[in-house]
Amino acid sequence: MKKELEKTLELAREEILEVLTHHDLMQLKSRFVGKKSVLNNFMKKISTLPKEERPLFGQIVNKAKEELAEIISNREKEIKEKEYNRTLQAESIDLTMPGRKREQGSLHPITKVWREIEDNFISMGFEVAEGFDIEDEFHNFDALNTPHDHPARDLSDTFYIEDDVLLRTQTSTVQIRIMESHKPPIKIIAPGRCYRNDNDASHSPAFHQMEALVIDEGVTFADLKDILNIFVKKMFGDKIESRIRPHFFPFTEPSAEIDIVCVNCGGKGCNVCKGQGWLEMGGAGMVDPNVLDKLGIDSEKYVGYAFGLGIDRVAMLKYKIPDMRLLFENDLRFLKQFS
Ligand code: 2NM
Repeated sequence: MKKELEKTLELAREEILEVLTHHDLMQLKSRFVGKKSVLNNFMKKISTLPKEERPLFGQIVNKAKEELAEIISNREKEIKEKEYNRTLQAESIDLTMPGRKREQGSLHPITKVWREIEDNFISMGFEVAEGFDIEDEFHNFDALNTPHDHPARDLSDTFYIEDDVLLRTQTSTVQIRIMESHKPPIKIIAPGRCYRNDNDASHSPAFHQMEALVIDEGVTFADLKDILNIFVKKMFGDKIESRIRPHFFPFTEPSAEIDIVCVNCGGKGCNVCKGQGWLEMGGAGMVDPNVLDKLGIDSEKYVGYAFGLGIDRVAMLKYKIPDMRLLFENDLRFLKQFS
């Protein structure tokens, strides 16, 4: 039996040295020194020995147990240290490694122009108003005097979400809401995103517009022309004049289209202005008294003018961008030119 014990000890020592993980070591531990272990079986077999040999054998088994317990505990320390070092290595950070370069972002040309337009009008005493991208037919069409059979209401021009819920086609919806809730004098601009079912080199289905509205006693068409001219010079430089041409809008009377001297050729005629010397910039007019009355503003007492221009179009003119789609593709090679 002593020999058997020696053999078992030998086997245990070998296996303990070979074991690599903490988990396997714990299994070995219960196999050799735990309650139901091989060494305990030796203890149980003591009764089969002659009486005088029992104490000595008991001591030997106990010593063997102690020895195994000790080498297991040493091996456990070793394995734990190895596992700890492995984790340290795997999670180590090389502080001498150069950092990843972060590119500096820049404002989108539309944002730049948007802010510049805003600043120019704020400097002339306008306040900035905001509304909702999702609107109803009343604020987008009815209140603006747009007849029920007007082509602009057509599904092919306006994005309808459901009956009477649509994406605004212009920011006049904001002026309507301001007129509903404020008494004159009113002097606001409403910049914002608008939506129309249009998509080509000069039209994007989501575009940016800025509309202005001034309502007070004694406002005239001359005031409108004046403000437009001042704005255009602030935006494009002193040499750029504006002019207006008769036009029609359902919500203004009289109505006009605004042109500016071609910013590319200065009026001589080039490919940008198609030889005309002038570029179209937006529309304007005196707010139709019908619109004012519908919103509870006394059209006998108050007069108003309004105009609208495309922010994207101003950005294209200012930065000589030939195709509107470039503004919305977010190609970094394009955007980096504005940083
Ligand atoms: C334009 C052209 C002409 C306009 C009219 C109004 C309102 F709400 F007062 F009736 N807001 N904006 C207007 C007038 C807009 O954009 C081309």
